[in-house]
Amino acid sequence: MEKITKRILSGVQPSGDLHLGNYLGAIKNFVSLQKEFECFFCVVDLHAITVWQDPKMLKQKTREVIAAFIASGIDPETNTLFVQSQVPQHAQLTWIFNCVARMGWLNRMTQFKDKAGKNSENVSVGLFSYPILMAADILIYLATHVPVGEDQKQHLELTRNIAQKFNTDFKTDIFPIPEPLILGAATRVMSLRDGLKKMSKSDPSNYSRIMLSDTEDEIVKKIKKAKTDPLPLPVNLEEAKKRPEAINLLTIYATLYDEDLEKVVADYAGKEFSQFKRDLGDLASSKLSPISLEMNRLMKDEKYLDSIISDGKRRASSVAEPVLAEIYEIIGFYRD
Ligand code: AQP
Repeated sequence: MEKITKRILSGVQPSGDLHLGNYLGAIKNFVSLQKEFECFFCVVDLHAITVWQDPKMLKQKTREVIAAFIASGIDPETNTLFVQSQVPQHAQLTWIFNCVARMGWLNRMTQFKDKAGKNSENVSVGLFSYPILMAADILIYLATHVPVGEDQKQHLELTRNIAQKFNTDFKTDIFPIPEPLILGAATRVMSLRDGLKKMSKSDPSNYSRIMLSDTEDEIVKKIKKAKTDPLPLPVNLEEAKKRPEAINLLTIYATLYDEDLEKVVADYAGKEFSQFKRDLGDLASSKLSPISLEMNRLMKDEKYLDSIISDGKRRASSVAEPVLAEIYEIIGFYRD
């Protein structure tokens, strides 16, 4: 099999409304990575069902993620945009990896502990084994690089362990050991209501996140209401790092503006939050509203989105099928 050197796989769950964290921590980076890498971007619906998803909404949310990719500037011609459940090799390889990964490795995953909390006896088995499916997502395409937010670093480490163990157990070098790409300052965008909590789709407060579907007015209002401490803006980066709400807003500003964080901190040093929030509101709405408008336009064109998904399935399958066939061969499965 030909050696791949620059291939990326990443995914976004269709589990709710996409927010600024998904955009700055993932999608915006995908846009710049497409220039340098061969990219596979998928809507990870198999991951989404690790917690309950309303069947009436799932298809709509799936199309919405594809629309967000395209509206943000990912070219569907040069990149493969697809839906995970349409390529069964992800699930097939997951079973094999279930038999490679060790219980001890999974028991160490902190995201499971955070998500399951005190309810760990009652959550789905899928939520526990989710990182194994993620390993299969990446390795079925022999991806060499994976853009990850802070929260996914540990899962990528597990993927690397699985690839390494498979290669060693079966004396092969089929799997690359994928490298993490942690890009930009906003690897972890925090809630607008609590600078110590990740901005997430499942937070019950709408004011905790800016959604890609928010109007300009909503964006400005949410930023105006964002929690801050009573002091003026920090005078340097060191001070900013000790003030979670301040560093979060400053980081959002710097990332949206493609500016160095230290420079933004210096520009606003000692100023009042009211002025900074006005500037941030204007910046965020000017950057996000074209995406939101384009997403809305694309969402009305179901036929177009479905054609992208269908083309993505064809392209993704043409890579995944021969890789799985070779894995079956290596394992020694009977084949006719
Ligand atoms: N707050 C965030 N800051 C930076 N990056 C983030 N990502 C998510 N939240 C933030 C990144 O977005 C990509 C897609 O995420 P996902 O859809 O797979 O799910 P998630 O990480 O579980 O996102 P949520 O919104 O936090 O969902 P819930 O509330 O369901 O848990 C990933 O690359 C992720 O790192």
